[in-house]
Amino acid sequence: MQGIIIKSLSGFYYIECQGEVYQTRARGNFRQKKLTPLVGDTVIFESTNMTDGYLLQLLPRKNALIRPPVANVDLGIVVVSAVEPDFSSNLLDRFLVILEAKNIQPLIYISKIDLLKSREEIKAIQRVYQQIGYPVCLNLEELAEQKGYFKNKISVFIGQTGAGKSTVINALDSTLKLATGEISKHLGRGRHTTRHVELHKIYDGLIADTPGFSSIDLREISAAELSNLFIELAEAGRYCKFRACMHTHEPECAVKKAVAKGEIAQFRYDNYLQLLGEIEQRKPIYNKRTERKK
Ligand SMILES: Nc1nc2c(ncn2[C@@H]2O[C@H](COP(=O)(O)OP(=O)(O)OP(=O)(O)O)[C@@H](O)[C@H]2O)c(=O)[nH]1
Ligand SMILES: [Mg+2]
Ligand SMILES: [Zn+2]
Repeated sequence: MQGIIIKSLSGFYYIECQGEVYQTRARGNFRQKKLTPLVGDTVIFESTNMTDGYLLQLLPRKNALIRPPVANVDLGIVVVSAVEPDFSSNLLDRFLVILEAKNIQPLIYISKIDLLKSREEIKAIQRVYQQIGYPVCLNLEELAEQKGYFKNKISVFIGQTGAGKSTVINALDSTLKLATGEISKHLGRGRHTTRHVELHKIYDGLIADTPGFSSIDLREISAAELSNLFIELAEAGRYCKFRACMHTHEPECAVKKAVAKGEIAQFRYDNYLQLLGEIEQRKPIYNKRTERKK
């Protein structure tokens, strides 16, 4: 049989197949290949009843995120809060870079705007990202308007802990009742409310709630690749004098010109420079290996 892993918990893989969910354990040669089955994986499994099946084979993936661990993601909804914690374009851009690198279509959801005194600033931010080409929703109604995006896709909600991912998903499907911030405090658990990735059937697609995280791993991204992941920089960069222009110190840089003219938002360019600095400063991984050989 063939199905999709919708949950992985305590050594069990829960596989959805034609409306039923089968509980299985892994028993395949992907273990030798050091492949870990992920939520979102399409798999071959066998099962004579609902609780004692075997996961036998992973079918090829189109992509996989490491944090959160999900495979075959089509759409990534980045949830960032306007307040509590305060809006950070830097954090948002890190998430966008990760999604662009994996060829995952981004959608931005800014939560908690009901707590803002004035919405002017957040509206200006919305316009910047919309102009780049990203849909930006400031409330549930606007998200519901994007319903069509979810159809027949695997979608993943990502974002900092406490941003409101589980709250939004609960609002999309009132039968879910996922735990959210306040409930977890009540039970005296840790800082993260959501502890595992799980796919839910919503809007004719599969939607994953994921645990929040605050540090974002850019290890897989090279400096040369980064400018392509800020998509409006990549667009303007086609007209730079040098083909390998990094848009920092080079003469006749079309990106810097576009920033000066206000065609590219200064904060996006600043975030680009900051991430570039971080990537350039990290030690190449191969250095460690050569050192060990000596
Ligand atoms: N006022 C307001 N509060 C919100 C909104 N969205 C979420 N919250 C609150 O923010 C807190 C955290 O929400 P969660 O949905 O648990 O956040 P999360 O992103 O799922 O967090 P983790 O599971 O830890 O990653 C809860 O107390 C929510 O009630 C919003 O739009 N407005
Ligand atoms: Mg949550
Ligand atoms: Zn340039």
